[in-house]
Amino acid sequence: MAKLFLGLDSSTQSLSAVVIDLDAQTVVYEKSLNFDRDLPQFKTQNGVLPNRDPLVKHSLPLLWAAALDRLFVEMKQDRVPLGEILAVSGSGQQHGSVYLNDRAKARLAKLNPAKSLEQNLRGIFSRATSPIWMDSSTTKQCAEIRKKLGGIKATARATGSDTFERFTGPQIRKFHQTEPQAYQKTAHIALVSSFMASLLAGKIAPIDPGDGAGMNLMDIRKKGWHAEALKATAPQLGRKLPPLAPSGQVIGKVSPYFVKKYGLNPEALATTWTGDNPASVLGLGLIKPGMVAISLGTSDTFFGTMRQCRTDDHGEGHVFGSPAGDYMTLICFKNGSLAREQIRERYGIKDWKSFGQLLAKTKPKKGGGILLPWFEAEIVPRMNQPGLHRFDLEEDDAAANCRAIFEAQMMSMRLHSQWMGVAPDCIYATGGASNDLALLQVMANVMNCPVRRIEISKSAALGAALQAAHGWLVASGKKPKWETLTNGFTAPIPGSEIRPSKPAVRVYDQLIKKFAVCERAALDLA
Ligand code: XUL
Repeated sequence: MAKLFLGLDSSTQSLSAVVIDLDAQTVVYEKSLNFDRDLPQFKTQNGVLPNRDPLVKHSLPLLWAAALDRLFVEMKQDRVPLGEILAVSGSGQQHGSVYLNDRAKARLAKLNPAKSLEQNLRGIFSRATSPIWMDSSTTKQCAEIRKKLGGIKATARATGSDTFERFTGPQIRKFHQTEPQAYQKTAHIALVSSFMASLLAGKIAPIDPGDGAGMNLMDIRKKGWHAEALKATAPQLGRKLPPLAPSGQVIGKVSPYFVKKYGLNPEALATTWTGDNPASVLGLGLIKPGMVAISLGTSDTFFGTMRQCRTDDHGEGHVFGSPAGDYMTLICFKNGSLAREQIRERYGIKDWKSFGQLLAKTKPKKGGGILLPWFEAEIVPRMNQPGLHRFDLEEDDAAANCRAIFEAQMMSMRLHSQWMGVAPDCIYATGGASNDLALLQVMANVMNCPVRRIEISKSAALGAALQAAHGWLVASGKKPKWETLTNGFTAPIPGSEIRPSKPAVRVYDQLIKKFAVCERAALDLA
């Protein structure tokens, strides 16, 4: 019988499923639900609830739960052999938090298959909405926690990152300060990943070191809760957090809810989930240290595997636990695909193909125009005043603006990733925009490094499916090797390598100096 594993990815805008056949080393099923389109009753825009304050970004845990039901309905309709799946794992958008009251545990243990998850879960939240990674409203709390932990360097060395607005610790502190009674009624705090794992397992699930590192609450070296960080954040926090456990570790059998309602095998295992970026490390096969990927998604991220834990003393980058056991580095840029989309719409460009064609009509230019596309408050560099800044760039020149936005995104990555001290011999490109060759040529030229495309549109969900397989093999007494597991699934597209062009590299080696000056000037203006 085929060995099937299910990986789910609960991201900002969608919930995706990937089913793999481990022995055949193939993906046998993929599906994505889009929150805005497929669950319009929750009224999200790009997966986020509208809010008058541009710094506040929340979503709804009930939406994520409803999406899980809906995805299982679709899998059943699509005749996915749910009864043959051996284990389920998953990944979630990082940092987002879910607040549960003291009814949650009992309710999760007795999910009623005659009702929907949404109906089952009503009344178990001590906070109806969840702050997510796009939220930038906790600058004050970041400063308070950072101060108590001894400054940027000390905070990064203790928890893997300086305090960041989207990180869960500062978000929890804000909740405790602004809604003390609701905080007090909170019995359990979950991440998006551990909340979704709790639904599948029918019990409060542990948090893994991949996602746990995105909270400013975990000791990055010991991979346990950091007592001082907990104290600096909010009272009685230790009691509200679940234990930490390795990514993909078996929690137990899947909840009978999914067995009775959708025909999952009663023996199928539910495992600990992880964050979407750590899962992508697996899904892209970035197992060896020094392997680097750029993911062009809602956020653009630059990440890779690292054997020894080395943190960024300047506090811009992060170190997370890797589900493969080592560490991963990550830098997250908030103005990713939505910023590119804004430019595309602003110039009335009908699709991404035309965007790429327009960009390809222009050439990298010495002393060329610079665009800082901070449509939203930016994470790196830290910038809380959204705004567009143009230097030597005509606003009505559509082609030049298409080039300038992507050049800026890539130059920013190059500039702000220097602390990692990694000179990759190749960058793996993934995410929606990685299909666009014109964009990838700019990437190769700015980074002065060949770029390979990996044809995995759902790298996080694939990583989650591999994590389910790993957890199942370990629980069966085996000692699986990550490299062997990922190899068959993650080969780059043959002939897809894009090499940097020497003259363009020379231009960008100069232009990046101008970019750094412009970025400084724009930051000083704010
Ligand atoms: C990473 C981050 C984002 C989210 C997107 O630190 O905030 O990449 O994980 O889902």
